[in-house]
Amino acid sequence: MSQIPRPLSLQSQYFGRWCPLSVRKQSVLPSSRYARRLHTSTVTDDDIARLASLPLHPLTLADLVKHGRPPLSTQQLLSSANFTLSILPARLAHRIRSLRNLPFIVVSNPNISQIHQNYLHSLSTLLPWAEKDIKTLEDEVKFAEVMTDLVQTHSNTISILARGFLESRKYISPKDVTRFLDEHLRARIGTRLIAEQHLALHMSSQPHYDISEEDSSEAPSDFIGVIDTKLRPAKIVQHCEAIVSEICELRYGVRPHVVINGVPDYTFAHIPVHLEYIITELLKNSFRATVENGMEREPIEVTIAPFTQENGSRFESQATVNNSDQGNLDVVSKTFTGHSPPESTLNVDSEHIRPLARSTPGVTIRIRDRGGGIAPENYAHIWDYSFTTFNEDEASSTLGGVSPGIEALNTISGGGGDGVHSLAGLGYGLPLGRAYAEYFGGSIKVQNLYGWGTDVYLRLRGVGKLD
Ligand code: ADP
Ligand code: K
Ligand code: MG
Repeated sequence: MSQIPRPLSLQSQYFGRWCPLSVRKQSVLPSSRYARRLHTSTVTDDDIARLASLPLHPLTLADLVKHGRPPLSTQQLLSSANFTLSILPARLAHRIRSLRNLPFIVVSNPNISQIHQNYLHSLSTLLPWAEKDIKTLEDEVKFAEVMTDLVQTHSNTISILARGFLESRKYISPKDVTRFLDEHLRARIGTRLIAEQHLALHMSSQPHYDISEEDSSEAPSDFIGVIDTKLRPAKIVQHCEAIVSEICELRYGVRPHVVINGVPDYTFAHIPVHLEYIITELLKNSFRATVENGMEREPIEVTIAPFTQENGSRFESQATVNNSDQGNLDVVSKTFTGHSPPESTLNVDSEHIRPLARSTPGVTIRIRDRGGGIAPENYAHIWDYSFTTFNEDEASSTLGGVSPGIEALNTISGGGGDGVHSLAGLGYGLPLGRAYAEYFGGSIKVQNLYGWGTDVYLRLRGVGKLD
């Protein structure tokens, strides 16, 4: 990590008043190459209290496409920037408050405090913008640099948090860790998405934006920012299979093969990096179980099963956007609310689904392996962050060995999939995969046939009709 000086204002504020000595000594710095030239403002406790008391904007998929299809006009790009700016400071402040509510000894851990510091840094880069409108393209370019810095600063969060909570496990129960991480990582998905969406719209609106850099099989017009309106799940499965096969072969010397059936040509509108994260994690689990069960000659079967109707729906409302300028953009989306679900462990900062009323088309992807299933004593814990049956030495080396190359990979993938080089060990695959699936109203369900194998049902709803 490069040693970029922290803004002085933050250093004195944060290190002087709030942090324990052990943390004051270390220098943990945002790695972005933009950090040096960004304007920053001192973040005071009052700023955090004020911003954290604001309600969270209920983010919808409609929000992500409401600025139109790229290339955007200047007006549309500025409106996307201002919308992004209107949402992010409160979100960051909510995260900072939630980190500060952890037991003091936990937040004093160098890794956890690095995350806290990353949030303070990002908030300090946003505050100079907070009171003004982004009115010119020149300002928009600077704001895009702030967004790049935000995305890069938080790109390696998962492995840092995992290490921090592993080192703090004497001081906080697994249940409390899962409660914190479920809320924190779900919020992070949304924050990243908002920043990356604006960045993607910014990029595709640049005059020199090079169409030839796009995957030639996918015309750029299929994308609205980070949303691929013609996403083909089978293609993502093949892509992830190639990655997981390599890791598996390195680890075990063998690789099971994947058979895709159902409707491989099916396409829908979704966010490719989210799907990549989930499928990679599910395939890693299936590959590992299959090999460890000595069944590598048996294929892992992936079935692509589209659905058009919600069966036995518990979903009851929807948001629809019509944008006649953009060819009747009809977006069915999930809405997030700022209040907590009655029986949930999540608190007021949580993002959760306000269910949908009308059925939204989507797809169920079943991943079926002959990996022997999950032992009954483990089954109750598979959704806990950091629960793993992977060999412990290897689990800690998974954390120890996050190389700069992997960090770069995470930045590119954008999904928060640190530890991608290892087949297992963090124990974050299932719970974080489920957080991604649920973010836009999907789900992951595990059907366990102990002694034989596992079926995982990943259900994803499309964004809706976008053209
Ligand atoms: P990790 O893979 O890092 O252990 P996960 O959250 O992905 O963490 O999975 C948690 C545990 O659930 C695994 O360690 C394994 O014991 C069990 N598991 C998950 N998927 C499967 C599968 N397809 N077959 C057998 N066991 C599985
Ligand atoms: K787990
Ligand atoms: Mg896993």
